[in-house]
Amino acid sequence: MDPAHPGETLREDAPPALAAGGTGVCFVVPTYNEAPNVVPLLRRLTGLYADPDAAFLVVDDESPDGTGRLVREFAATDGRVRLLEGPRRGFGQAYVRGMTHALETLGADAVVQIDADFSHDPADARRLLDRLADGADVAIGSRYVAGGSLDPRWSAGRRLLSRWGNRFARYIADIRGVRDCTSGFKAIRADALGAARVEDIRARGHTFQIALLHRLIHAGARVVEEPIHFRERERGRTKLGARSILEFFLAVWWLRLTSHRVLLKYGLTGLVGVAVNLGSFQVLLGLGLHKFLASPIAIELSIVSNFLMHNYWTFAGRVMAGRKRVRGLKYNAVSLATLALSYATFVGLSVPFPRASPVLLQACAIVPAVALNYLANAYWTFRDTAPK
Ligand SMILES: Nc1nc2c(ncn2[C@@H]2O[C@H](COP(=O)(O)OP(=O)(O)OP(=O)(O)O)[C@@H](O)[C@H]2O)c(=O)[nH]1
Ligand SMILES: [Mg+2]
Repeated sequence: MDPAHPGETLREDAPPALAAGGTGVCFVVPTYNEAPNVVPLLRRLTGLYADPDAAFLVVDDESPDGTGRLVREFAATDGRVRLLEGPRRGFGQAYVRGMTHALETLGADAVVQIDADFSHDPADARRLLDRLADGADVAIGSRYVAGGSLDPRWSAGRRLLSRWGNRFARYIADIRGVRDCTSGFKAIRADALGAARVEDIRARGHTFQIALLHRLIHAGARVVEEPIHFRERERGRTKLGARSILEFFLAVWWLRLTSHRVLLKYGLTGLVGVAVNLGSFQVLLGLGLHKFLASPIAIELSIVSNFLMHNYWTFAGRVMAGRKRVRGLKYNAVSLATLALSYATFVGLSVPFPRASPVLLQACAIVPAVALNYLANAYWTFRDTAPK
């Protein structure tokens, strides 16, 4: 535990430290109609980070106010400044283009994302880079940790949106431990960014920050937060619109769903199992078998189909300790318990409801078995033993 930053841990197997001071750092600045801000920002950034290896990449979406032209003129005075231009597809996609360019074309060691409107103080980037040098993969400029603050000029509505948007994203998208998950001011180590596959992010608006953080964390990045003061923009107009807000609240749910892929696959495997169980039960009854004999055979058939799907699909990506034979034995034990529970439920229901449809009772008997089966298999038989 880092005593200066309670709640954050840095693992001992930290990668080699990044040189402090910004060597190989690429600042990525998305702009749309930032003509009043872009030159003062570039002047400040290039002045603060004098290292010849640093790069300053402006990603402009063909701003009608001439932002691109101003950047080109400035780039003529400092070769470290670059401009990427393209049609408008939102700042999320501007970041995707900019970060991919920083990694693949410029070969940056680290990327700093920063807004063009001086909401983020360029001088604070130094502290973020220092945290990378200390071994973090991601350092977030955070408004919501001790010492961080918001401009008092922010309206009550904007504060509420930011605070609750953050809480919502943290819990629903399962970004545990991060206080400011919508911050657009971060330093990120290039290898962590590569592992997160930033190029696959589809978000256009503020969801980009959540999607990126989600991917970084799931790829194993060490994330720390550094307090910042967030200033209201002085010049130019906001681009935060209703579309971006709506995208944000919908996309967070999508992240939740896809991050629980195992549960999703388990559910689909279960549905196939139910079809095998009830289908074979009906066939066996049709062949003239007694229901008390047809029931366990149908359950067994579904257990076999579930095992095959779990082994080759649901849990195929897991790193599992121990031998396959032991896993097979465990699976059999779980299956036996599942079969016993399911059959007991079927018989238990058949006694008080002798006239009920046997297929309906067989279906009811699946319910408690599914819960037992999932818990036992996910946390015992196919337990993931890869280091977290
Ligand atoms: N390339 C590109 N940049 C954009 C686009 N929309 C916003 N930006 C830039 O992304 C950064 C953040 O956008 P802002 O409009 O400041 O959003 P915000 O910080 O949530 O809102 P305000 O500070 O109130 O304006 C700024 O540098 C913008 O110029 C876009 O569609 N394309
Ligand atoms: Mg802004």
